[in-house]
Amino acid sequence: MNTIYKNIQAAALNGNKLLAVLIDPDKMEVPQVASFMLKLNASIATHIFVGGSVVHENVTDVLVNEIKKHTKLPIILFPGDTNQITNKADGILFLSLISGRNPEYLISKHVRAVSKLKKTNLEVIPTGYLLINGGNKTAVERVTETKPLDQNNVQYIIDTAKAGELLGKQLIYLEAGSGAKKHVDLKVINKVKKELKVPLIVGGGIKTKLQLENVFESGADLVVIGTAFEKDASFFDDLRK
Ligand code: 1GP
Repeated sequence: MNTIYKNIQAAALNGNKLLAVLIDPDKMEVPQVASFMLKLNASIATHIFVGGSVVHENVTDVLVNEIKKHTKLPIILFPGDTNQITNKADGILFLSLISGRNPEYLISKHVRAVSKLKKTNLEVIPTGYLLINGGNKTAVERVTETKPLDQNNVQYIIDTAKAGELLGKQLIYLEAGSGAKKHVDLKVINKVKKELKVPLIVGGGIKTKLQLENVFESGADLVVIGTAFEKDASFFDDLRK
């Protein structure tokens, strides 16, 4: 029970860095999965996240089913909405957008998700999700209608992350948004990490191996990359095992 979380926690304690590849069901078709997974499996990736801001009904289910045929890595849902819940995955980040003040993304969708989750065996991981300004308006900001936190407002970001932890979130996720111009500032990552006892996830706008290394070095336990692989799967070659 709770194997996914326990493994993330153990890796964080031991300083073993984790990389999640984000697959957006809206941007990947089933026939593309096999070749993408071949590259992914040869890379240092440790987790697969599946989700997007806007995904049509049942698309996630079909895609996860296909991904599962090609990997032994844990598949974790990173859903923008309740229609992305599928029992074919292994776990789900139960995200509460604690940087925003939109009740839909703080609690309402979660209440609606319960009846669906009860019918699955998914490992549910409570996650405090913070949207940080990455220099451009990303889909998360548009869809959730919440304002990202200013990268210069470091203390406020730290306090928001800590409040999430004190509320019982098992993971804190600093998100610059998919396709962000700038990833979360290294200084912000470093300071947030120092305050937390739970593992720290960082994603959004990380496009190169050097950026990935810097983000790890600054304190991220698990990094999420989507767009860079979507645009050019040869990025996996830079990240071979
Ligand atoms: C978005 O953090 C993820 O939710 C990944 O972002 O697509 O910019 O890599 P990118």
